[in-house]
Amino acid sequence: MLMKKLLVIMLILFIQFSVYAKEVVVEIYKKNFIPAHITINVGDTVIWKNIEKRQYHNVWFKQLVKEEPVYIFPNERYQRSFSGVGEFTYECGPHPKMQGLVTVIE
Ligand SMILES: [Cu+2]
Repeated sequence: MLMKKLLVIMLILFIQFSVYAKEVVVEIYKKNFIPAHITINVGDTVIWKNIEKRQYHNVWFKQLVKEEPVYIFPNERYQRSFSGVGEFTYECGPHPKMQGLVTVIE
């Protein structure tokens, strides 16, 4: 009986988590992050998809990560979730003029 109750509680928590934690897609095309500014909630995941024909890029949160991340080649993706509120700017390592911003709210 207790196991059953526990399972039900876990299921409810799982459903709630899946409802509230979103995935937001940012496309990388023609050396732009589209959209360049997104606002998400704590716990959400951002997925960057490189939809270029040939060009590789990366997503570098310099305030969070010291080393330059790996390149994302066409048809590849990179994802990151955000566990705290804040304004997180990022850029592309090979193309510093490519810039984006993730605003994380509660
Ligand atoms: Cu780039």
